[in-house]
Amino acid sequence: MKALILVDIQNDFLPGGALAVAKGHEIIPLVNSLQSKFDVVVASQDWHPEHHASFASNHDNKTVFEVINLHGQEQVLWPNHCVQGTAGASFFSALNTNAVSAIFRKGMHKEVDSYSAFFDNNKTQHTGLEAYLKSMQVTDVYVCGLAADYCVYFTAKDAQNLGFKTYYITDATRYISEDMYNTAVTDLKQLGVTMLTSDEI
Ligand code: VGL
Ligand code: ZN
Repeated sequence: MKALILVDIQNDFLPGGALAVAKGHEIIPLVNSLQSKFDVVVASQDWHPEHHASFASNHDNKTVFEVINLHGQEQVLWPNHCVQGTAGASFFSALNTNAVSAIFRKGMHKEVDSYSAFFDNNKTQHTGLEAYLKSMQVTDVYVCGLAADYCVYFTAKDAQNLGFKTYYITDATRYISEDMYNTAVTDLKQLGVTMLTSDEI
């Protein structure tokens, strides 16, 4: 079975949002039309408490995009984004979610960030996505959404490491930082993730 994971296609990651990914809206028509080609479609949703430790505003004398040490791990400090229950945390209105059978929320623990749709950044808390996909006999996982160099990257990496045959749809994602994106692509290729474009599906 083949699954498509829609990663964090939420208002705050689209132009006009709190942590806008440049040209993020360009992926929407593609993401909508791709869904009919899959047996299973799931979505992840970044879902932070207001006082989340990944927000620069919750640290003294820190600025957005600065990197700090958070409980022994490097942590990029973000603008406040995807706060639980806010409009910014809602799925983008033009995203078709009719085929989405389950939504996996992440980033609820105040002290731990969670880029991947599978685990938090400490790899301690599972979202339930792995068990769900396995219960549906999914063997192949395709990832798309936002942002290419953070949540889509770490979702693809975990999927591959969990034993799913993993595909990263390069034209159905957009990045925050080009440098981070290039690093991510190199890493994913090395791990054996297949990079492909939507016309190859
Ligand atoms: C994301 C930064 C912080 C993402 C989420 O969805 O890529 N990036 N939280
Ligand atoms: Zn976040």
